[in-house]
Amino acid sequence: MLIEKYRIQELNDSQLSTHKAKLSGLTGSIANTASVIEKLIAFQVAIPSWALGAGGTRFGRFSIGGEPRNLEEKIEDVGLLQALNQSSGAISLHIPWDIPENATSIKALAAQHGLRFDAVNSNTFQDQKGQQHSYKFGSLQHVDKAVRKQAIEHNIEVIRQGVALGSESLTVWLADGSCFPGQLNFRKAFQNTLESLKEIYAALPDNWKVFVEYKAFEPNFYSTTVGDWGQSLLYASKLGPKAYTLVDLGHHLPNANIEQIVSLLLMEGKLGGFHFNDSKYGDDDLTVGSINPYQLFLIFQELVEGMDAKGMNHATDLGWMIDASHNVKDPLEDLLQSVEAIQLAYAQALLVDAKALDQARQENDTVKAQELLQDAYRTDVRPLVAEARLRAGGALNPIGLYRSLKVRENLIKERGLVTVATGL
Ligand code: PSV
Ligand code: MN
Ligand code: MN
Repeated sequence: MLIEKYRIQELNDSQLSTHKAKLSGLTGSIANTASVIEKLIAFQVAIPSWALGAGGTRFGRFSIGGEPRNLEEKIEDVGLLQALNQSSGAISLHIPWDIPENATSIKALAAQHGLRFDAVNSNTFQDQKGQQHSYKFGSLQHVDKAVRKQAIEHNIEVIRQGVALGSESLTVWLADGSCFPGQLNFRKAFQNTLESLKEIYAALPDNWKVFVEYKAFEPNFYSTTVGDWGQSLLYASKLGPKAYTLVDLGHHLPNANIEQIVSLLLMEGKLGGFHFNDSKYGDDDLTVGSINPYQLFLIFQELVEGMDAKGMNHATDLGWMIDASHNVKDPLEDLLQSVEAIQLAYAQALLVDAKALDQARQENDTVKAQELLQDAYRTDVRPLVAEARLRAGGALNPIGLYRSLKVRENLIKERGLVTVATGL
């Protein structure tokens, strides 16, 4: 299914006067709206290929129908999101859940939808059919060199596939760790992992980055070999300038101060990018901004401040990706909500008066500092985000248009009611 431009235009036209009225309220009171809108237009968030089907828990998965059955259809789905919001211009693949058999035609299809390939993800947390060695006791950390070699080769193959698609980064998330005290030697597990990562690092093309994603627990419940940002930063520092830490918002122990982690990684030049999602308990992978939007804003406030201090390009210097999927929503609507939540937090962060904040801090004026942040956070920036979409050729109200065009119903007609996308 394709969304034709005139359908977007029609709905936009019918909502235009209400939108403009809301927007002029904001432009009257905020000085930098023009630059906020420009920055929003440039800012693109990559969609994970594994979030396009209805997610699941270990207890069950409830298909909603019309889900993509192959990589081509996944690209088409991201193309639908991009047509609606003009802010989802990239897709992140997970290999071998995605098998780009013919890279040239896959690349061409993505280009037709205005999409590029963001980080490619390797998978050594599941055994694949026909695989010689099992990852039951880890992959890059494994005590057996042959298992490590197999996992290294898989990562190098993922880089090769990514190169063919025009991707420029590899995300490595390892389930490696242990479930019980005594099961492994922490130092040996770290050293093995580091040696393995060095071999993968050596296979990176010059313009590539590797993102080392950390996660506190799950599926291992006693130790995780890349368990927190400290461990990830150690690996990234020992590997070299092409290695960075990737922050998945759901991968921390409860109440972790993620914004502080982000700030320091950025200061060290070792923040690579994000997997955005939200959570109440653990790695819940809920819609971005659905539980704790203030935390998301605080993270963006650190990002804007830290990136500006270093003269970084907000849109291109970090990897912006979503990693969310669950059981009860239409995944495409869910992703539209996630992208919008990210844009809202970003826009609010762009409203913070950095100079005044700096001064309040200098004067130890805690109340003023909090007021400055919360003034920005409590500003309803939805008209700014909608205006950015409008100017970029997207829909003023993406979910409204998605529903009025009956996109899901059409996808079910095309693909059938019983569809199972590959992935978790
Ligand atoms: C692991 O929980 C993770 O966050 C990693 O990014 C994986 O690649 C992804 O989820 C897959 O579901
Ligand atoms: Mn992740
Ligand atoms: Mn996760």
